[in-house]
Amino acid sequence: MKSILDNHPALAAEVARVAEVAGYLWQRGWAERNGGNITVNITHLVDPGIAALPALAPPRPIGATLPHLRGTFFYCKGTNRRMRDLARRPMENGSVIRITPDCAHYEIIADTVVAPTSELPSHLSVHNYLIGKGSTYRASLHTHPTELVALSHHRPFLQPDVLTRLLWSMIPETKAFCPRGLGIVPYMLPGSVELAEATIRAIDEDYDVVLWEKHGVFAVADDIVEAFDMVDTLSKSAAIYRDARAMGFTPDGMTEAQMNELSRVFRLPK
Ligand code: 2HA
Ligand code: ZN
Repeated sequence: MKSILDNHPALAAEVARVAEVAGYLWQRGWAERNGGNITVNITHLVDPGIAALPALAPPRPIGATLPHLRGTFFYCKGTNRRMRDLARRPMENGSVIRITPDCAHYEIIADTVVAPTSELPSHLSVHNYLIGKGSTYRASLHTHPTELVALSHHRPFLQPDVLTRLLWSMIPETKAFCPRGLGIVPYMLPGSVELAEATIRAIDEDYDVVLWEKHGVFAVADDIVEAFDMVDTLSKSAAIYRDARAMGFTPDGMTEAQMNELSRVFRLPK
């Protein structure tokens, strides 16, 4: 079948990165069935040929009006599609959408009519926020990392930055590569506008990764590989914590002095 990727190598490379990450999500056990979503702002890769592509189906409502999305294009995982399938066939399990001029609808323009992710309101609201802020971030990732979701089932861990400090202290890399920590969003209905708004508030507090209580994480970054790497790094810390507890002790964690030294030497923001 003909694909938009055939004559757009830069877009093909971007979609290949999404497919690579989708494979990691499945291998990690973070993407059972259709779990998780990925959207990537691809507007910078759109040439006049792509911009002129006809809509494959009538416009559909986003569920919100998002003024900064005027003229933007996204690659989105399809709703009800599996990450493990997207890894092998990204254009059969995801699609390219264009936001309509009213900024309240989208149209699918390639390759086929694969309806985008159920978390589209969250994803597009976050992209709208990022563009409005002048951020360079173009990728957003929602996934179900087992250890991090498990930690969210313990009320004391849902207080601000309790998990940030715990996870940072498990291994130096976590603060170095996830220097803004882990934001917390209390449980809300998946796919709801409320969840989208709470996620944006947390990102606005300067978190790149947000834990959705008893559900998963939402991460934003320049590209999808970086978003994955932050979640992977936090999950590594969570696994160290779990393994220490399973070995029968509570891990000491790096000391305050060791954390401060790390921040100073690596010039970390917090
Ligand atoms: O798309 O993970 O939260 C499946 C989900 C919804
Ligand atoms: Zn989910």
